Amino acid sequence: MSNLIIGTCGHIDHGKTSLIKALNGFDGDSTKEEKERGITIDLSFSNITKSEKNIAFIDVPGHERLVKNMIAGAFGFDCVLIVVSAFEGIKPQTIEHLEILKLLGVRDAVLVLSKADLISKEELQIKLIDIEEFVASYEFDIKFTMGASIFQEETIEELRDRLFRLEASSKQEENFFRYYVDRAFSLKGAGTVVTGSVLGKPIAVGEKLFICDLQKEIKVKNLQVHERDVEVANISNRAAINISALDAKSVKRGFIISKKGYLRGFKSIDISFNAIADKALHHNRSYSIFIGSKKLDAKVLLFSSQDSLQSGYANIKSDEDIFSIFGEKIIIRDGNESVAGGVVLNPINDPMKKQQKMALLEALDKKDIAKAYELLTEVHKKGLGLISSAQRFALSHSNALKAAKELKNSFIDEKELVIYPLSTKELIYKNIKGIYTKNQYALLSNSSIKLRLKWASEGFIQVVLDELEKEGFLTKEANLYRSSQIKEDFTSSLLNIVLERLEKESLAPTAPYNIYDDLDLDRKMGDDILKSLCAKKQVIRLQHNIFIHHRSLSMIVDAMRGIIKKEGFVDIANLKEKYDLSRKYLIAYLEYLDNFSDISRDANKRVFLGS
Ligand SMILES: Nc1nc2c(ncn2[C@@H]2O[C@H](COP(=O)(O)OP(=O)(O)OP(=O)(O)O)[C@@H](O)[C@H]2O)c(=O)[nH]1
Ligand SMILES: [Mg+2]
Repeated sequence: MSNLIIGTCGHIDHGKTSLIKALNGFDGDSTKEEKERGITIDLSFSNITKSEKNIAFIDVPGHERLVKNMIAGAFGFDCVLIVVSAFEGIKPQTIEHLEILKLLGVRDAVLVLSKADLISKEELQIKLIDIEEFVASYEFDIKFTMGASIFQEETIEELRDRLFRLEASSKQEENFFRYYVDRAFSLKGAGTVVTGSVLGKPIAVGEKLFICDLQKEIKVKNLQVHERDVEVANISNRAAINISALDAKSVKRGFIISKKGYLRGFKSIDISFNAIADKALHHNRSYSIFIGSKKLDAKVLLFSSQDSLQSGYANIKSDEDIFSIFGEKIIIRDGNESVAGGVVLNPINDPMKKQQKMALLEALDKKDIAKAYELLTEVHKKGLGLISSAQRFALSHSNALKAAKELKNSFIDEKELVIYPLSTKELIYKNIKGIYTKNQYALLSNSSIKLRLKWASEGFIQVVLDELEKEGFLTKEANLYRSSQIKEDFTSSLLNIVLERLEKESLAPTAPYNIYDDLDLDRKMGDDILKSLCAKKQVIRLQHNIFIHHRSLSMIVDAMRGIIKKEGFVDIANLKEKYDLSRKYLIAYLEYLDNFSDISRDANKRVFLGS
């Protein structure tokens, strides 16, 4: 089944809703208020299907106060059905809608002069030419122009036929599923249902999705496309998703649903913009921003010393997180007036100097991804995740990797999909050298170095380790690196170092991982050392992370016995009076007493058996 989303546009009362009804029998003006006032207030959705072709209609209101609802539908159009009354001709909202569609990048159009029954055939011929010329000046690719009337069935039939002959959606398939909610409601017996247009990759029943605005994972319980159950919803499908475990009231129009891990939200994003003729954006002024089906209030900050600009770069600052992607179109309005259209250049807010930011925006504007990577890796010295490329540059992993590979001064970890500037190698080099200079007996593996340099990938660390080995600074044994300067086998001396340390720490021994970190000792190696000390009974393991020297343990056992003798029992309180240790240790020692057959436990007190 091929899919196409056709949305209407045009001035109030020019016959948009009537035309859809004539085409498919669907009455979009269904609410009481819409019926009473005789106008469309909110979006309505319907469709027609013929053989393997499905056309989804989005009908929008024409009222000047309801342009906000029109925009919430228009961002998803593949093609627009421009409805102009043959009787009235072009009117203000015809123009405003055309401007908005142009800014949103909707190119494909069909022009219908409605209410053709109200004028003569000759008049219609003249108007078709005039109005088409006017509409074409907005850079639409007009597929066909015709007159139609809901009272002339043959015109409706012709329109339907010609719509079915249009090509399917040419929306670029994005690299992940993306979907703006345009309605959310609860359905008896089913739970919460949301509707919207699929923008990216398909989704299927049973899949997990992520509501970005709520940072909440949900599951697709059921999927419908135009009231029919389906297993999969594809790009340009109008999909109703029945989601699990969420109250319909908590989901709003404008929320974005995606897959977890793809979209990050930022309160500030950067755009390029073009104002509508005669208008301009003003620096530091509040505007309404329309992005997808979302509307939010935000401040516009211009990247310019001028107070107002016709076109240029701007930063959008909001109190809400904006989950946008590179290239996404936005509409900027001031009250009820559309002012400008923008394109998201930088959906991810990186802290950078203004000059760096300008260079980045210029690169992004030119779609010079290699340059953008170069600038970004300089800011992300500790690694730029290639995963973010889907949001940053609207690129798939493989294309992101391809672009990154063209960079000269960078290291790419293909396994972890991270890219580093080559200068970072110096940083890793210095860090590792530092560890072995400070502690000549350090014995670390790649993964234990990674525990210290959390931001560095194992692949990049390995490059540096190989270099240090080649230079003769480090020697590799199994998977452990030791300083080449130390010739003796110091693994046995490490055993003593650990044992001595535990003896010194007596009743309050440090947890193993902290000891290993202090000694720059690989964790696995450290565990082996403790195991062998335990096997020789030089160290006793009381709990998973309390290892105590055997002499310290005998000493505390004797002391506890002494207390029982004197006071009749030992418990946390009287033990703490003598040994001011943390509860963790006190409890471990008291529990150890339970191993002795002459001692019994009475609630939290330990006493001698038979006393
Ligand atoms: N004579 C004539 N009247 C029509 C035709 N199509 C629609 N109308 C009338 O025009 C009026 C407005 O029609 P709608 O379809 O509600 O117009 P609309 O563009 O959807 O209006 P909004 O959604 O409020 O912007 C209604 O009274 C219709 O009956 C037509 O082909 N011929
Ligand atoms: Mg209508």
